[in-house]
Amino acid sequence: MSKPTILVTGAGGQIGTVLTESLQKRYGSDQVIATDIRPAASSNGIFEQLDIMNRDRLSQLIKDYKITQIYHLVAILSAKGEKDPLRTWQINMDSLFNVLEAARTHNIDRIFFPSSIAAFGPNAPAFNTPQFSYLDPTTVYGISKVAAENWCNYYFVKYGLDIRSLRYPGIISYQSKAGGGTTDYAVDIFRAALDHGKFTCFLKADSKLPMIYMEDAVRATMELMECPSNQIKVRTSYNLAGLSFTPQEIADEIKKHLPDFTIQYEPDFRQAIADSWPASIDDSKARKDWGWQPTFDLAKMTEEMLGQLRKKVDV
Ligand code: AKB
Repeated sequence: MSKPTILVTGAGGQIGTVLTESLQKRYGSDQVIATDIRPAASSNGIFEQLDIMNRDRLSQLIKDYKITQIYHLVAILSAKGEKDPLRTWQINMDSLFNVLEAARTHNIDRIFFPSSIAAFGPNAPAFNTPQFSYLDPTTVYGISKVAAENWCNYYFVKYGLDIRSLRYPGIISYQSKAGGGTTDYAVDIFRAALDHGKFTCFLKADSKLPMIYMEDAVRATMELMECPSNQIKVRTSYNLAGLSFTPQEIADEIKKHLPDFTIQYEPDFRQAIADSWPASIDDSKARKDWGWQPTFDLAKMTEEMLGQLRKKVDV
């Protein structure tokens, strides 16, 4: 395959910030068009301001830059989504339809769409949740992901659009902040530990959730997108696992580096969301079909997060 020309939506978000940089490194800065509703935070590479709800502007950018691939990352996440369910549904679904229709009419080669462990609900097995499981999410974010997964499959079957998707666990990163999610505590805890030596967690001590370190999440995304089409057997979305831990377990791991660190628990409305999600994920299908293999466990991730955040503070 020749070098793709890529448009990324939501490039200023938690995943977008890091994925865009990795795509620039892999394919060249002039091959990646970062877009976001907000102006660019950094001036690296090509940036275009884009409200993804504006179909005409999206089409124009695809034409202007001769785009061949789209990574559509815009979404309102689980916790924020509950504050305004109808707006969340509208943004998450309409933005997807804008991308799917633009991709269909402009013959885009490949699309990436991020789904989430939020697609699962209370009736899916909580441990090692299988690829093909009951999908009865309790959040509007999760409902939009299930619907979106099915629409992606529909466009693949009906129009032959090559769409690929991953059900991301909570993503842990030092480069970019998380925002609006239920797994965000696992990002915020590191900065709080370094800055204040203490952290108040909005989930209970024993709330186990699937997570993944950003480096693994980005690599999974790029490996999936580079995989020959005939190897992709799941056109809704692949289960993806990194590691699973509780707030207590991550706090204990941080204490190995910062012995005076303390954590207290004040569960809020996000506890009910976490309780409806899996504790761990079976990603054997991703491993079998395109060779997925995570590399970060809790100890390695914690060491890396603290080391990288310390460097950021020191700069
Ligand atoms: C969230 O917490 O909403 C997200 C997700 C798991 O999709 N991080």
